[in-house]
Amino acid sequence: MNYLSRTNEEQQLVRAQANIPFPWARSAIVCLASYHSAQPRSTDPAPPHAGWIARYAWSSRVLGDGKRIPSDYHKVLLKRLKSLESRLQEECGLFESRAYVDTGPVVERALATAAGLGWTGKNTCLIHPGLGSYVFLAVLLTSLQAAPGQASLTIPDRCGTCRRCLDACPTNALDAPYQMDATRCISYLTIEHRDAIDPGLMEGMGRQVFGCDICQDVCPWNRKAPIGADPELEPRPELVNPALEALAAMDEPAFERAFNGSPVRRAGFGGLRRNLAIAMGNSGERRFTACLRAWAAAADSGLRAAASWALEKLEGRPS
Ligand code: B12
Ligand code: SF4
Ligand code: SF4
Repeated sequence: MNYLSRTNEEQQLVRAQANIPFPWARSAIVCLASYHSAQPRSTDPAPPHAGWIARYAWSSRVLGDGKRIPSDYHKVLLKRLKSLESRLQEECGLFESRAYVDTGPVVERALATAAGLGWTGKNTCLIHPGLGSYVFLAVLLTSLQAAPGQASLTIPDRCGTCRRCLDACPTNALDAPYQMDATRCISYLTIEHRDAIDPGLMEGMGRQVFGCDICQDVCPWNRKAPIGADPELEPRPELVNPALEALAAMDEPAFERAFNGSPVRRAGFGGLRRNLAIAMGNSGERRFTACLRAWAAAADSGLRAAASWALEKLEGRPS
């Protein structure tokens, strides 16, 4: 994630202000879409052989012929921002603009907070007072000058004395309220981090094989949140509490069939296997040892290290 600290020729942090990368930017339209669903939470009791894929990555939509296919919020929301952009061009004439969902040099939560969509919680997520934090953010930067508003848009911080997210984070990634050490976050480790994972963090990773929902699943603001009903972001039932052996049985073509068009693809086939090996080690289930022995001899060094660690944990001795 080195791109977060990218500077320009004047040594300015590119992401510090939207008008550094885009000098024409005068306003930002910030949208959010709920992906909350009625399915269980990662913190609810689950069978010992079940892994966890983050809720945001369950998304899918049903085609006209009834077939369900994976969907990815980046594409779903970008398409909607583009149509908003065209409608604004019709209303206001031509202007400069740039639409981003996740990937651009903008700090979306900071813009969402400024736009009055919520507050940044102690778990560092944007929390909407009505919809909770299971929301995606999408930003349209424009050269349009917004009329100065009269009322303050700021939504006050409603975390109060609560610190459930800090207490629940199993890798201590939330090292202080509102502050994250991303290199300890399971979301970073399982999705973005390539190669071997620090063995000191493996036990804390528990059964999370892609992303992590723990600090949001314990948040009281998500208890009250209504279920999202977005037809392009419907959960895929098979990704809720998935059996570790079913995911481990996938070869690369099967992985592509299951996750092409889904956010899970970002972890890569090798990355998902590495994460599965760690979850197997944490499961306490000795039935995984045969699979782990094969993986402990794999060419991929990240998978090898994870499988050796897991075997040692299950068998109580070095493999
Ligand atoms: C890098 C990144 C990550 C990293 C680091 C997360 C982090 N907390 O920074 C990792 C991989 C760990 C991650 C994890 C997740 N992410 Co993420 N991630 C991003 C990304 C691409 C950039 C965030 C960033 O810049 N972080 C680094 C710095 C800037 O953060 P910070 O130091 O905490 O900065 C805060 C303050 O210092 C202040 N600030 C900083 N600069 C400035 C500048 C100004 C002018 C102001 C006023 C304030 C300000 O505001 C910042 C936001 O609170 C954004 C998309 C985007 N382009 O913004 C999505 C995003 C934040 N992620 C998202 C999601 C869904 C997740 C996960 C839930 C996925 C999952 N289930 O596994 C987890 C949540 C983990 C958590 N507890 O936050 C959503 C969050 C939605 C929400 N409700 O907040 C976003 C917005 C993507 C999207 N388009 O919807 N993510
Ligand atoms: S996403 Fe998981 S690992 Fe990351 S801060 Fe939240 S609880 Fe901790
Ligand atoms: S769990 Fe508590 S402290 Fe953490 S974000 Fe939610 S309300 Fe705030």
